[in-house]
Amino acid sequence: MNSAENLFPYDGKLSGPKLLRSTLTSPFGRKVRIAIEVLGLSGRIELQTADTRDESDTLRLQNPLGKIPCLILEDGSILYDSRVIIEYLDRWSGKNKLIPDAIDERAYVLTRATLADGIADAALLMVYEGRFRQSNQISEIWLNHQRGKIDRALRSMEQNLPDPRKTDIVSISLACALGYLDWRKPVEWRPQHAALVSWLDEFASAEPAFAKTQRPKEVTS
Ligand SMILES: N[C@@H](CCC(=O)N[C@@H](CS)C(=O)NCC(=O)O)C(=O)O
Repeated sequence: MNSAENLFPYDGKLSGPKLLRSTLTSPFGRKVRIAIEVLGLSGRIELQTADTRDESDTLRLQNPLGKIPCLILEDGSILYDSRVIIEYLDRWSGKNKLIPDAIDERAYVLTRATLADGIADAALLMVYEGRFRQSNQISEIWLNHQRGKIDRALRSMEQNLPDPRKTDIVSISLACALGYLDWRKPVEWRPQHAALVSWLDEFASAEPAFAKTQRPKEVTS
């Protein structure tokens, strides 16, 4: 298979979900794994781990961006990114409970979910700074730039917290971003954000899929 081959021959129809390419550590993959649990699809979608750094992994053919998560459908077509996958699964399952339909509510909810995703994006860039650069190349300016995004986004979330008892695209995205901060610790967020700490505890008590999708201790990358 060469990389120019069209792996997404779209003919106006998509079939059901089959395979999720992700890792057990990706915060964006975790969003989708929570959605799969919540939508009752865990028996039908297999997880196939992907290595984003491995040039020979078929991931780069499935998603030219080489990013996870990536959802393979029964007909071989492929969806990304996490938001697109969650929206598709929400509709496909007939549950329609993770993203609202009404135009205003939908725009608001997706904007808040984008803000939560931005926390994970910035945290990931900080982790990559250490992973892809030699130690003498690491830029404190760049790390501070990302810290600023995380800090402002956490404060904005805290001023307008989603309902921790409602699992939707916002609470899933926020919980996964905070879970990632707890693991990788690009910033120490807990001391400054007591309300978010309580929010995460409440969400974790209300939504069992959060604990179920926790990275197993032995998995470190
Ligand atoms: N906007 C994407 C972000 C996905 C993303 O950044 N995934 C990371 C892993 S957590 C990745 O694949 N990184 C590999 C790379 O950027 O090369 C989504 O929501 O799915």
